[in-house]
Amino acid sequence: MPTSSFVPAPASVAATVADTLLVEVAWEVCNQVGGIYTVIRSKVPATRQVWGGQYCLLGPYFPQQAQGEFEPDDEQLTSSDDPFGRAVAAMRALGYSVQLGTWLVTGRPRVVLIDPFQAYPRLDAIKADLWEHHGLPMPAADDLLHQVAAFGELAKVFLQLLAAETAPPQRLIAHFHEWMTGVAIPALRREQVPVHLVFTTHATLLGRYLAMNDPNFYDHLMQVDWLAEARRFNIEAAVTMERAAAHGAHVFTTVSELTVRECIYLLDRIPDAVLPNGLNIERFVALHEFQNLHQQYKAKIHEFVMAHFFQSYSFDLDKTLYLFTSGRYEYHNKGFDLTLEALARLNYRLQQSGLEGNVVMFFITKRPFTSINPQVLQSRAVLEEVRETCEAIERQVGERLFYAAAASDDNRLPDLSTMVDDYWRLRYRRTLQSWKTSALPPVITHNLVDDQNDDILDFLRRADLVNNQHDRVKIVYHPDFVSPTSPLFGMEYGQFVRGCHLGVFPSYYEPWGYTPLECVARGVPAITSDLSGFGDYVLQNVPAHIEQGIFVVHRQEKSFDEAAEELTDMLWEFVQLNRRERIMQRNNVESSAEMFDWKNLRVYYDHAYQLALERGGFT
Ligand code: U2F
Ligand code: UDP
Ligand code: G6P
Repeated sequence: MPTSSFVPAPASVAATVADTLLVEVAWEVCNQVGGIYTVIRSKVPATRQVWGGQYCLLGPYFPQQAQGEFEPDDEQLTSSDDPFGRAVAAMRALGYSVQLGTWLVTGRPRVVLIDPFQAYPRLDAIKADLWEHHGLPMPAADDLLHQVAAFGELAKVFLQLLAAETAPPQRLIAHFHEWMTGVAIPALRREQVPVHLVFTTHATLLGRYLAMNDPNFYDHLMQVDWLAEARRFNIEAAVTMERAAAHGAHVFTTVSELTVRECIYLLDRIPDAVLPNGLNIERFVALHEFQNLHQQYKAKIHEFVMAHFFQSYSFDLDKTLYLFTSGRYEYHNKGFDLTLEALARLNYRLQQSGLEGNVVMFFITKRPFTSINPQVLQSRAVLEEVRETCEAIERQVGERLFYAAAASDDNRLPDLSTMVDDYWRLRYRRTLQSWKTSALPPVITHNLVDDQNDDILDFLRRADLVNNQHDRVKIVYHPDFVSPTSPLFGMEYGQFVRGCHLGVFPSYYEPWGYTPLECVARGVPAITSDLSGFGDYVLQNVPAHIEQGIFVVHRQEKSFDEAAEELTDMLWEFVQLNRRERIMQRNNVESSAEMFDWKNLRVYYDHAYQLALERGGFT
C-alpha cells in the first residue's frame, strides 16, 4: 500500500494564488446528495481565506434544491473587475441561462449555477461528440447521465469564456469533483482550453459496486477486469467517464490512501496526491460549553427513550448510554453487519456480568418507508399528555402549598396528596393506564416498504435482540435521517450526535467517512475502521488516537469474527467507564479535533494546485 510518499511538501501558497483564478466544480454545490457536499461546503472558509475573490464554485442549477441555499446577485455582473461576472455576462449574451450569486453557507462564496436541461435540445449532438471523440458510450434513456453530459458541455462553455477573460499572466485552475462534473475534462483538453485541470475522485464507482457485492473485494481488487465488471453492473458509461476524467486531468487526486489502490487497479492511473477531508472546526471559548450541550441534547434523547420504552417497562436513564451509527443504507459497506454482531455479543456479556446500566443503540439511516409507526407516534403523544398532567398537578399543589404554608400555625408539611383535585387524580390515572402496555417496544420506528427483506430487521429477529425487558442492549432503528421536523426526535442531526455517548462506524468500504470525524468535532468519541479512509489516516498520523477517543477496528486481513470480537471489546471497555472518565474522554476528543480543521488540511489542496500550474504548460 502506498504510504507517506503522498504527503506533500509545504506549498508556497502565495506563489500559487498570485494571478490565478480557482473554480471548484461539483455536482453537490447548493445540492446536497452525500459526503461531497460536506467536503466543499465545510472547506469554503479555509479556501476563501487564501483565494478571496479569486475563488468561485460551479455546479448544476436545480431550483428546488438551490432554494434556501442560493442567493442571486447580478450586481457582480456590472463590476468590470470581476472575471467571473464577465464570463457569466458573456455566456448570457450567447443566449444561455446562467445563475450568479452567493452560496448561503459559512464563508459565503460566489457561485455560478447552470441549468443542465437547457442543453437538452442539443443532447444528441453532445452525446455523439462524447462517443466520437472520447469513446464515451451514452445509453439512450438514463436521466442522470443525460444531465451529466449536458452539464459537462455547459461547464466547458463557461470555462472557455472565463479563460478568454483571463489575460496572461493570469492563470485559471478548474478543480472537478467526481465523474459527474469530470466529464467536461476530455473536451477541455481536446479543445486546448488554457485551464489547469485537477480531478478528484471520492470513491471509484466500480469499487463501490464491487465492495457491495464481493465479500473478498480487497483480495480480488488486483485481478478485476474493469470493463467486464462495469458491464456486469450496467455502469459502463459512468465508469468510462470516470476513467476519462482521471486520465485527462493534469493532476489526479483522491481522498485517502485506501482509495489510491482502487484508482490504480480500477482506473489505471496512480493518483498524484491524496487530499484528506477536513471540517470547519468551530470551538467554544470555554471547554464546559460543549459538555453542557451534551447534557442538554441528551435530555432530548431521554424524552424520546421514555416515550419509546417506558410504555412497556422502565430503566434508569442516568445509567443509560446512547450509542449510534448513521449513514446511507449500505448494510455491509457501512459495517452495520459487524456492529449488530458486536451488539449481540455485548448484550450477552452485560447480562452475564454484574454491571449496572443499559445501552440504547440507534441506527440512523435511510430506507423506503410508508409512515412512522402509529404506535410509536401515539406513545410519544400520550407521554406529552402525561407531562402536561404532571405540570398541572405541580401548579395546583404549588399554589395550595404556598397558601397553606403562609396560613399554617405549625411547621409541619401538610399531606400534599390532599391538595390535588379529583379531576387531576383521575386524569393522571387514566392517562397512565391508556399508555402502559405489555407489548415490547418496537425495534423500528417506521413501517418499511419491504419489512420482510431488511437485513437489519432480519439480524435482530434471528438474534432475538428485540428489546426484551432482560436485554441490556436496546435497539432503535430509525430508517430516516434525523431532522428538526421529525416528530420523533425534533432535533438537528448535529444535536443528536452531541447528545449521544459514542458513534460506531466500523465500515468495510469507506473512501473517507465523515460520520466519525463529525463526532470528534463535537467532542463525542467514535469508532472507525482501518478500511475507512479516516481510520487509516488516524492510524498513520495520530499515534495517541486511543487516548483521544478515536478507536480503530482492524478489519484488514481479519475475519468477520475477529473484527466483531475486537469491536465487542471496545464497546465493553466503553460501557465500563464511569461518568467522570467519560467527561474526561470527551474533553480529549474535542481537543484533538483541531488537527482535522481545513486550516491544517488545506495544504494538500494547495500542493495539488501548485502541481497543476506546473503541469498545465499554457504560459
Ligand atoms: C464519498 O461519498 P459520496 O458522497 O461520494 O457518496 P454517496 O453518498 O454515495 O453519493 C455520491 C455518489 O453517488 C452518485 C455518484 C457519487 O459518487 O456516483 N450520485 C448519483 O448517482 N446521483 C447523483 O445525483 C449524485 C451522485 C465517500 F464514499 C465517503 O467515504 C467520503 O467521505 C465522501 C467525501 O469524500 O465521498
Ligand atoms: N448525515 C446527515 N443526517 C443524518 C445522518 C447523516 O446529514 O441523519 C450526514 C452526515 O452528517 C455526513 C453524511 O451524511 O456528512 C455522510 O457522509 P459520509 O462521508 O460518512 O458517507 P457518504 O454518504 O459520503 O458515503
Ligand atoms: C456533561 C455535563 C455534566 C454531566 C455530564 C454527563 O459533562 O457538563 O454536567 O454530568 O455531561 O455525562 P454522561 O457521559 O454521563 O452523559
